[in-house]
Amino acid sequence: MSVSRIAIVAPDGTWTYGDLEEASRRVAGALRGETDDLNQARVAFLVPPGCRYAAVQRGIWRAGGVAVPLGLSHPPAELEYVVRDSAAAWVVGEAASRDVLAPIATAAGARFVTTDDLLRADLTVGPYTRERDLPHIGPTRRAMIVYTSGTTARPKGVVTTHANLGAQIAALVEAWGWTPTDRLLLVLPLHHVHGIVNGLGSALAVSATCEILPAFDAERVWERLASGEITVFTAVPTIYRRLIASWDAASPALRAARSAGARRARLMMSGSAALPVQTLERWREITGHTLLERYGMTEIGMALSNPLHGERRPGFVGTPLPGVDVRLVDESGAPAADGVPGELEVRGPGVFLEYWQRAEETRAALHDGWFRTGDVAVIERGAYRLLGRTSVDIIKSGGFKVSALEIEEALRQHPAIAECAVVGVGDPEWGERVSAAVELRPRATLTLDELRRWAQARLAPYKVPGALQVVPALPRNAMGKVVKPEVAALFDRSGSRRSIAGAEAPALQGDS
Ligand code: MCA
Ligand code: AMP
Repeated sequence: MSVSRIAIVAPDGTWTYGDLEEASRRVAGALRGETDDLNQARVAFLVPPGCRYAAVQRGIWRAGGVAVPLGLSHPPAELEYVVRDSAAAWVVGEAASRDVLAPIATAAGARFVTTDDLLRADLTVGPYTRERDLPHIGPTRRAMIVYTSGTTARPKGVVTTHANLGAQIAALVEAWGWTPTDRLLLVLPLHHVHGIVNGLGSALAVSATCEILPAFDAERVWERLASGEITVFTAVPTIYRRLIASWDAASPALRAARSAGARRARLMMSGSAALPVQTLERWREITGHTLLERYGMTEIGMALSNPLHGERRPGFVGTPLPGVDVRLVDESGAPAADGVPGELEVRGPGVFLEYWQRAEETRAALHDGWFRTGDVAVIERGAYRLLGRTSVDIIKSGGFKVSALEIEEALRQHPAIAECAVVGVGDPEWGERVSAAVELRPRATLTLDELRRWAQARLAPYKVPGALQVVPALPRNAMGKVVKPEVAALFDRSGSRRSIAGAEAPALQGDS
């Protein structure tokens, strides 16, 4: 790798690979301090996507620590949960977030340090950290904890080792043909795997250039695609929908320039949620690209992908990536018969190590090396098609996974709410919209605006309900259990089920 190659172009600067190497070495030296090795101590960090994010992430790794990325949009309550749950030793943040992060760090028994302090540490206090002073990092060590919502009330920390991350990235480099001449346009948040592994991690692994926007902005993305300089783009369906709307609203001359520039990219991908066939088709009309849809999960990285070369089938997520074993099993855990839907299980070197300090959940999710994804799929003419999930309590909104149980637990704290049920309701913009049905306490009232304002202080923005129904009584079965499909029907008067990739989803196990 040439140290003079451009690694990152971002709002906080343009750095070469040499710059990144030096900055991450300084971060490592400062975090390590007097100790030889952080020995897998957790370092939580809240740094906007950019050069400094990459320096902190890599600096944590080089010092022997475990990187715990925090969500930029998260309110203090969510940040504190992650800092506490991961038992972080350090919290790293920009000086501007000191007022939020320093008290959280103190309350959790961690030390707060600014990115500025880490980056200038060697320059001002020395001694200069040399490569040979840094610890050797073996592949089986823990590297990262990404928090993911699931079927437990609070998010779980997904622990991946250096070997896991290496395997996840190697599979993508091989399957998607990453090369040093690539230039990725990255617009995704960097507290989730899509941005961290498929985006930044893959680009840096091959010494390509990663161009980072501060946040998703349709006009700005089109400007960069129109330049014809971008070779790889990856996003969630909601983003493609917004880009299509922006293209439709542009003048004929601008449309032509945008389409011509985008055609020069070599690869455009979609994932994290089902890509509606109409979105795929419209994007093809506009840019000439048939989006490469793939399937993955925080616990495994990517598992299935449509081909780089060859037919990309709309509504399908393709075949297993290199080194990844995938199978479908029935409710008893036995392999499903040919052509019969089953739960997807995934095995391979990219599969995570454990849920952080949750031995029971880890045992329940992993058996004989196979990870139970909770997603239901079928194989048709040699490719996988996703049908839905085994749990109604997992919702995907704009590519973010959210747990109905977590939101219900938070909403039950609201003084006006006696009982509630949260469901995902099919939505053209978000894929699914977080929707809450509530029974109120006597004489209480509640509007959606009031509920959103209240919830915004407690939950990440994508977990805040976007729809509210106040009901005298939630629909329950004879056992008194809330019947979630009936709750969903309160929002979707047609009563139709959530659809995946434009098709009606069949009934799923546990869907009541
Ligand atoms: C923002 N809002 C949302 C969401 N995002 N509400 C529901 N769902 C969301 N996903 C809220 C905002 O807080 C705001 O609320 C209102 O919606 C409109 O905000 P806007 O500015 O228009 O949205 P945005 O900030 O531009 O965000 C839209 C987005 C974003 C760019 C699509 O949601 C996003 O970056 N999604 C990508 C998520 C992702 O990377 N997932 C990968 C997970 P208010 O109006 O009240 O202020 S990893 C994964 O899934 C696996 C491994 C995989 O397979 O990839
Ligand atoms: P997360 O837990 O945030 O990593 O999200 C992983 C989940 O996103 C998977 O379990 C799937 O339910 C969903 N997902 C990822 N890619 C796709 C896709 N291409 N189509 C449908 N769902 C997807």
